Amino acid sequence: MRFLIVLAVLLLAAAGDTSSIDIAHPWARATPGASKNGAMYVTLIDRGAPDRVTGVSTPAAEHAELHETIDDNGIMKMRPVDGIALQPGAPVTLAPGGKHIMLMGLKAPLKLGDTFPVTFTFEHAAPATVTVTVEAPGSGGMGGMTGH
Ligand SMILES: [Cu+2]
Repeated sequence: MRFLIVLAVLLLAAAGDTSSIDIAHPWARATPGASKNGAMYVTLIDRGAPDRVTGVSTPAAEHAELHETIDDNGIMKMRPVDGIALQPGAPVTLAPGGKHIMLMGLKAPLKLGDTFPVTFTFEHAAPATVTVTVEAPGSGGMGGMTGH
């Protein structure tokens, strides 16, 4: 019996190890007027094993998609991607002009100072919900760094 308890504790500890992805500075841009789409950004820091973001959802929008921005012969376009790879020691920053999370079918405009929950799902780590804060429309700028 004692052995089983020890085993259970070890299994829980092992499961915990794979969930060590920090979701830092989740923020969204305020949306102009009655815009139905918005974008949000975040820095993902993998502190465990290699993993992958497989999806995002939020009650603030009908759909949330992972997008990347590509330079198509000088024209910046964005397209959906089916995941974002995460490697330990290599934080991934989603920022304006690069990878982002597209919020489609917003239920209300995103106003400065608003907050809403977003749930990330991963290939290995347990789903994680964080609170996103809405910042000014110009925050971050093209390819903007959020600082260290
Ligand atoms: Cu997009």
